[in-house]
Amino acid sequence: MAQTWYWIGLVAMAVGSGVFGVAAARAPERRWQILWTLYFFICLIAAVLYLVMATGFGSYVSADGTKTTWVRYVTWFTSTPLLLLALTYLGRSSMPLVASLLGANAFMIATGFVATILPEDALSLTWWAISTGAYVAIAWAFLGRYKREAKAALPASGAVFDRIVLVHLILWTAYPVVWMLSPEGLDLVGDGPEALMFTILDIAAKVGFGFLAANSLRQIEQNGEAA
Ligand code: RET
Repeated sequence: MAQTWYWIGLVAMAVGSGVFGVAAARAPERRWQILWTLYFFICLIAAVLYLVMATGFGSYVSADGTKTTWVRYVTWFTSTPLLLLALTYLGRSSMPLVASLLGANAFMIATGFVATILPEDALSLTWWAISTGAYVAIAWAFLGRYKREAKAALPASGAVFDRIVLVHLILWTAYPVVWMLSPEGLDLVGDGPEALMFTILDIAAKVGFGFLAANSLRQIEQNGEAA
């Protein structure tokens, strides 16, 4: 069952990278080139790694029968910084904020990876909590400083940032929850439902969010605030 979802993920990411790639090549203005190029690479990286998973690689089964799909962390480690760059570009974030978000994000994925590969339950849940601490800091920064800076730079577009931050936080918050439900965490759902949930989240957070980001930029333009 998990395999089917990997193929679906591959197709969605391939279509997404195709659409965003063509849009990037045709974009008349620099701001559109930047945005579409970021989402092109976000989807391209995911497409390649979904191909790895769909063809049965990128994971191992430990002695107790638990399957660990480590290649997900390669995708997340590479694509989440690009997602954050796109958001901070839209919100004209300051360099200190960008640095903090990228740093906390790298910390979150690195410690989440440790949580995933550790065999002992108690230890692995402790690393999950450490990783989630970094995620809470990221969420805090988006609700506070990110919105403040974006609204100071683009005062007519406040609603655009309220919406994009809300959708961003709903999607990203679901990741640690799915992890906790999966065999890596409390083992309440199996590998199949885990693959389904992560695939849907990945498609929404990459392809879906790419369109939301584009829609946000369009609204910023309509508000007369595009640089
Ligand atoms: C893990 C487990 C440990 C605790 C936390 C996690 C958070 C992961 C997140 C991933 C986001 C991925 C995206 C991918 C591509 O679109 C590592 C699952 C907090 C937030 C957005």
